[in-house]
Amino acid sequence: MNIDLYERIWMWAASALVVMFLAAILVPAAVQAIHPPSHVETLDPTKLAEHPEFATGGVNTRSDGSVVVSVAASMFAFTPNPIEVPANAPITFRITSADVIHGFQVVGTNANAMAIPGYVSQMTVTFATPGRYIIACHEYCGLFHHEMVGTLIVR
Ligand SMILES: [Cu+2]
Repeated sequence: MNIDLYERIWMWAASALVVMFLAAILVPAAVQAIHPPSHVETLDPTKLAEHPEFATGGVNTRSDGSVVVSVAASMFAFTPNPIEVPANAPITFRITSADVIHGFQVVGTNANAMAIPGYVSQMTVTFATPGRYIIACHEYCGLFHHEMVGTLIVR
């Protein structure tokens, strides 16, 4: 079969791109264990009200100055709300859902995770700029999804 030289060059270039893109996904996943911030820890979403961490939710400061925020999302609110955290400190969000899949996005930052019933999503973010941030549910979760908004206060 005769393939034109330019056609052959483009075929190799396209193949090289595919290999590069796959490597960009697979190498960090295998070498650095980078993965989406969920499906690591499980819990029973029907017993969230009795869960020692998520029943009350809240902001806990560790002795090293880092902060852990436990958030339970449910139709159509985040608990706790508002969330108050310090600036320039590593904030670890631990997020779960009591009912359906919700989203947890701190608008204007790179803090973004899914709130999935039965799983704990965890991410660590540092906010450099004090202010009020909107927490938006970015996953359609029901009739009042558009009203599912929280507030993050960085002081
Ligand atoms: Cu929603």
